[in-house]
Amino acid sequence: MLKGTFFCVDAHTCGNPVRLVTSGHPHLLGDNMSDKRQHFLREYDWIRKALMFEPRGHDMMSGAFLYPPCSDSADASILFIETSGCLPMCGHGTIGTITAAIESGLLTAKTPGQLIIDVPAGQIKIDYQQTGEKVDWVKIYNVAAYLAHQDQILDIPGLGTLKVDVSYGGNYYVIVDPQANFPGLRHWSAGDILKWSPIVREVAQQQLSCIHPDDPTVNGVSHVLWTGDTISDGSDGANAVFYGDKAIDRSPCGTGTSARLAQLYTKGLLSVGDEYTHESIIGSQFVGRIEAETTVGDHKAIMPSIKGWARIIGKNAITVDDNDPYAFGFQV
Ligand code: PYC
Repeated sequence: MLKGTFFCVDAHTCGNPVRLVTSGHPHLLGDNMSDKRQHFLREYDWIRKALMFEPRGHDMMSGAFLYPPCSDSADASILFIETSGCLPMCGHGTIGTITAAIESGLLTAKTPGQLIIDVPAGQIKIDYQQTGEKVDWVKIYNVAAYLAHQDQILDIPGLGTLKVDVSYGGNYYVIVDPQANFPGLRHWSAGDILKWSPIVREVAQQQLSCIHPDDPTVNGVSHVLWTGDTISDGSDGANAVFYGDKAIDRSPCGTGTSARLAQLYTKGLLSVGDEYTHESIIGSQFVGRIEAETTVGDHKAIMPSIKGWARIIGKNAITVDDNDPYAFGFQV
C-alpha cells in the first residue's frame, strides 16, 4: 500500500545535503516546535526513516519540513529531520531550508531579507540577501550557546585519554582539540573520525550530564567536533563534525560553530563582536560571530550568528510503499 508521496526540493549547504519536504506534512500537536518534535518522533518517525536512510537517502542525509509559525512574532517554523533523529536545531539545515523555500516561492518574508523562525530549540532570527530569484547568503541569529563542561578527561578504550570540552550550540557537542592521542583532524583519515567518534560520544554520554536548563527534552551529547589545521584561505579554524551513526558534516556545521564560539568565548579566546571563519572537512566556510553575551541557567552564554550559503540541486517526488521491504530504509 502506498504510505505517501513526498515532494522535495533537494539542496546542499556548503556541501551538506538538505532535503526540504514540501508535501505530506503530518499534522503535529503542541503549542511550540519542541512539543511538535516530540509528537513527530512518537507517531511519524517512519517518514524520517523513509526519506533519510538508504535507498532514498544516505548516511549524511538531512532535511526539514516547513510549518506555519507557532508564535505570533514568527513567519514560519522548521522541523529538522536527519539520519540521527530530529535535531532541536540545525544550522546548515536552516540555511538550506530558507534558501530552497524562498527560491521556490514557499516562503515570503513580511520584511524582505528578514525572517523569524520557530525551531524546537527556541526562536531564531534570519537575515538573507537575495539577488533576483537567488538567495546569495543566509545569516542565522541562533539560540544561546554555552560551554557546559570544561577540561574533562575521557578514557577512550583503544585510544587512551582525551581532554575534551562539551558545548551547546543548539545540540550538545564534545569538542576535541589536538593533543597527545589526537594529532588534529588533517592528520586523521575520515575513517579514523568515523571509528573513534561513536566511542567518544558514548563515553561522554556516560560520564557527563547534559540537560538544557530551559527544555529538558533537549539533552544528551549527539555530536563530536574534532578540530585541526585549516586548508582554505581566510579560515580561523577547522572542524570535522560527526553525527548520527556514520556521518561527517560536509558543511562547517552551524550548531557546531555556535558551540565552538561559546567554548572559545568562555576560555577567553574570543570576545563579543569577534568573527570566526570556520571551515569544514572539505574546506567550505561559515562565518560565525559572537553577537552578545547572555546566560543559560547558571551558565555564562553567548548569542552566536552563523552566515553561509546553499544551492538547490534538484526536485524529487519520493514514494514510500510498504510493499517495498526497504520502505523505511536501512543502514549497513
Ligand atoms: O549545521 O547545525 C548544523 C548541523 C548539525 C548536524 C549537521 N549539521
